[in-house]
Amino acid sequence: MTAAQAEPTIFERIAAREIPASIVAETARVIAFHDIAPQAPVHVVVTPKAGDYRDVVELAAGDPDLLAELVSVARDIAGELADGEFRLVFNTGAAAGQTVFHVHAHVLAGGLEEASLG
Ligand code: DGP
Repeated sequence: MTAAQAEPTIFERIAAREIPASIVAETARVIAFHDIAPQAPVHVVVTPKAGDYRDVVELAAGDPDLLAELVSVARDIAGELADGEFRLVFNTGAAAGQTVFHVHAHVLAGGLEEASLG
């Protein structure tokens, strides 16, 4: 939760086990769970447990080691749930589709050959 936020985000509440989720990986600082509205055969959200950063730009500037840990957890999940190859998406800002303002990566994997970005 940032100073500007009066309430914890949904992802902080998942990390605190206040809201159920299908958790697939966890470290001391990171938690990963299946997205509630999957956009690919494998669609996992990877996010810090603590809520200090709204988006990946803030996280990269403030705690690059934690960003690297998100990527490492994403790689492990793609290896466990798919063939190890994956797309990593950080929606950054409402106009880019971000709806939860607690930094998170979308790990998308499995059968993405036809899903180009263009
Ligand atoms: P974004 O649009 O990048 O902020 O991604 C937010 C994602 O979070 C979106 O794909 C749906 C997912 N989501 C929202 N609420 C919940 C929830 O309560 N549980 C789970 N598992 N996922 C959620």
